[in-house]
Amino acid sequence: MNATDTIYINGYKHVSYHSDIFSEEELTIKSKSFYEWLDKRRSVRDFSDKNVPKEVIENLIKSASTAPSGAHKQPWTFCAISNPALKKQIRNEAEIEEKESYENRMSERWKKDLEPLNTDMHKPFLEIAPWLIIAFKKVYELESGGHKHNNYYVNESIGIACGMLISAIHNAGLVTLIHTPSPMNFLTNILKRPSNERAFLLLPVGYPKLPTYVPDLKRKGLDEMTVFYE
Ligand code: IYR
Repeated sequence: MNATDTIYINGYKHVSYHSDIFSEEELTIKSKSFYEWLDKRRSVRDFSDKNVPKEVIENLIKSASTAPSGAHKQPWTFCAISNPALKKQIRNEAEIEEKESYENRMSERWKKDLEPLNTDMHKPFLEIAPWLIIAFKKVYELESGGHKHNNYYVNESIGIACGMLISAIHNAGLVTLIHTPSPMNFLTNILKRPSNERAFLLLPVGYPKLPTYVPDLKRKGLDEMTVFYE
């Protein structure tokens, strides 16, 4: 490290930062191939029970935790579950909530919108996938002495982290889908999480069952979602 690698601003240490600089041609090629690779990601509901090593899950969670967050509070806890008894309990309780949702809470319009995705109240993937990752958002920090400090932009922060987690899962050749049993309070109880944490998303992680079929969905074109001001 040479003398200019570190400076102090308002008393806080700053380290020099370097990004890779590419030619415009390389930029175009790299951004296009990244898009084409991301575009191959699909939400998959049918999982193989093939094991995924714990170290892989650790790397996925570390990738998620590189996300930017409000005031760098990193307001998240990721619970990674491979314990079969816990997965069974989570499935049972999720299906109780899902049954109530599909039968009484969701509007007819909502259920009609979900028809192409072929979802229902049954969630076998919660037991079959080798791992469940549950992202909990930390609404506030619990300091010693019981003091509470609110975190900032918690939904934005954990939403970005979950997006990066999904990309990391795709990069590993594994699959996931977003499962949001509602309400999700039962997860706080089963996993004995503290009062400052709320379940945000549940992601089963594993290999797809083969053969796997996904709905033939089309993504919006650039002109349907972008406005340029040049
Ligand atoms: N949480 C339910 C219902 C559901 C809702 C939406 I919006 C989806 O995109 C998919 C499912 C379930 O997991 O089945």
